[in-house]
Amino acid sequence: MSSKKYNMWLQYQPILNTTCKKHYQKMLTTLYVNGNAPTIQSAEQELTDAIFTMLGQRITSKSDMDHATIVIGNIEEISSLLSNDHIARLAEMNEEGYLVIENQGKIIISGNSDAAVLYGVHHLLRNMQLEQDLISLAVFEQPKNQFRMLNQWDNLNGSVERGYSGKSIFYQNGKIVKDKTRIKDYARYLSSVGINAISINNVNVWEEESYFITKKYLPEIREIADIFRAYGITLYLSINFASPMTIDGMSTADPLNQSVQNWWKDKIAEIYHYIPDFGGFIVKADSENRPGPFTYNRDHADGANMLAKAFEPYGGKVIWRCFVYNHLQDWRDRTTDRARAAYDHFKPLDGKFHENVILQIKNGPMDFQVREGVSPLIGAMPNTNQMIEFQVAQEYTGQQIDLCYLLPQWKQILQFDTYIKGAGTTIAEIVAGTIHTYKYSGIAAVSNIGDDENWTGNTLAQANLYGYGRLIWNPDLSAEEIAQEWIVQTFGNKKEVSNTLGEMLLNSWEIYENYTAPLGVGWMVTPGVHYGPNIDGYEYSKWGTYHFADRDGVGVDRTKETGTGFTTQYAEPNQNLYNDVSKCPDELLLFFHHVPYKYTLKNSKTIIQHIYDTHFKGFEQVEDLIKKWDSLADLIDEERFKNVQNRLKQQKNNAREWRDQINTYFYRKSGVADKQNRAIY
Ligand code: GCW
Repeated sequence: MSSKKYNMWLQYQPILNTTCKKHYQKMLTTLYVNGNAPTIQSAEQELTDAIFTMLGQRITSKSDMDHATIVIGNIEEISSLLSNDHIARLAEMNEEGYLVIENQGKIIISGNSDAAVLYGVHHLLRNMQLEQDLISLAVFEQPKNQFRMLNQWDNLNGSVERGYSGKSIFYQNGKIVKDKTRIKDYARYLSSVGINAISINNVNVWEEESYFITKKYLPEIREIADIFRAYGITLYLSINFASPMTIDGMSTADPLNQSVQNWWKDKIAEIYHYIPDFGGFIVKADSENRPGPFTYNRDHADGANMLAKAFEPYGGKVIWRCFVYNHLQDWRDRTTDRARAAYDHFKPLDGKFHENVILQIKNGPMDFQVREGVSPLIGAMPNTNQMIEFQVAQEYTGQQIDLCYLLPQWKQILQFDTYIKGAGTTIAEIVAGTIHTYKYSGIAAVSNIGDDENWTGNTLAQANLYGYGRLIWNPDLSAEEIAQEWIVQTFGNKKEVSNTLGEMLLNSWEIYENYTAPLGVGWMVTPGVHYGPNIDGYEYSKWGTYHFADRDGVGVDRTKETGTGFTTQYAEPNQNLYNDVSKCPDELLLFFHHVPYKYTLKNSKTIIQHIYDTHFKGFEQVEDLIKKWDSLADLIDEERFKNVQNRLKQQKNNAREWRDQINTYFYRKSGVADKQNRAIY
């Protein structure tokens, strides 16, 4: 399969700018490759194919580097082409660091590992797609984060939990797919943005998927691991904590039970027999009905450490999710606060986890809402490896129907200063492991792809996948820079497209927020599917996701004096900032406080008027998105144009429904009229 929509940002379209093309054609004629590891082979293949489609010329292989115009490979052999300074700078970088140097017309790409060479090749190809000059190129790059991971929530029956782009590319009708071409292509795309780890099955591990760690499935999973390995990506599996019972009928899965421990030891040995560089497990335990150590009165450290110990001889990791909360809450009970749960469960366990355990913490204390505070657990455990979890899949942010470019949100989270070790203790630094010197740390995210020909349902949702990889490699890139890179590579170098689409992407998160749940309160979505408005849909449910709107006001009191005390989980001055209603930032006001409708925001509007204004505005902004997109009709191929146009139409219906239901709901509750007298039903 190869079409514009399929090729995402690796279009490698013929270069149109003639000066640029001539310059490239002259420079990129002959190639010398040093090394034959699978990743180096992938790099060579990528380079040769891309140059052919971009420049219309086949690059020829040279067996000696002096006569090649491009030299790629391991540093040892090609070091004679580099200066001492180049070599020293490369040596200072981490294992995935690379250099791309132009020296007297020759391009040299090398790195501290085979995967690094592949990243270097992608750097060059990105520059070419962006039509940049290659003369006197001197790039030294290394990733800021050690773990750059994606989690697939794919099930063996071919469905994808929270998938909005068709079915799984990994599984079909209860089997692993035979034709793995698509998996290979996915690996290519991921490596082009520096992803280096992937878990390939849903964290909710159902009955049959429990057997992935047995010989029934391991031979085929090995094939998938081989594919990813060739792109520098390590394979992980999600496991069922109760596997000894499910798979082998044991009577217990108690982590302190000797025979359970032995069972896991043997199991892990067996996995490494198939996949010698297997990454490890990702574990959702004692969370939303999944089994875990609580059943045996053990804690999460007991559970994680049992597995970690069995992994030690092989260098495997246990990625333990912290999405642990009471999902059987009674809405009448105001003392239980889901936002508190992760911190309350895990903070007391700091220092108890083995060094090959990494805690994976969702970015917010609730669940991937359009807006919520940053999880106070991140950084709060100096002696425990941590990584943050984002959701590229747009579960609560428009489900890849509505446009929602998530980079501005992730940027904001990464830039958040926790003050845990004084000013400058940002989330970005914490997860990069520079604050608490974690052994392992980084960033993971739920993927947004499926078997739709364009991978992501909405073509524009490709930008979130691309941007996720780019941002976690280099958190200093701006959301705008990333958007521009993606646009040019995806749709070609056309000013009008860059300007218009850039603006559409960058405003889309704010637009989505404008017409959905206001001021950080979250949810108000249709239960189960999580798309479209249902304001009280979760209000009397067991999930702990309430807004508490009554005739006087709305919002969740999480203060220490009168509320749940969640604010105390933050370090000062954040604690005070959020706890004090007069200081709390507008956009999070209803996340932290219950306030009257006539309460005045910092933007000088009352809550109720703000709700009306943003909801009318959000809808109008969607109409404007449609106009903007339509103005690009002649500049974008019909298939991709229609795909987005169609999604935007659906978005408009959605925004209209949200606008009217929210406005009507709050008008009926409060009895306060809109100052501008617009239509409220
Ligand atoms: O937000 C919830 C989703 C579930 C998901 C869970 C999790 C995989 O609605 O579908 O289950 O989060 O992160 O474990």
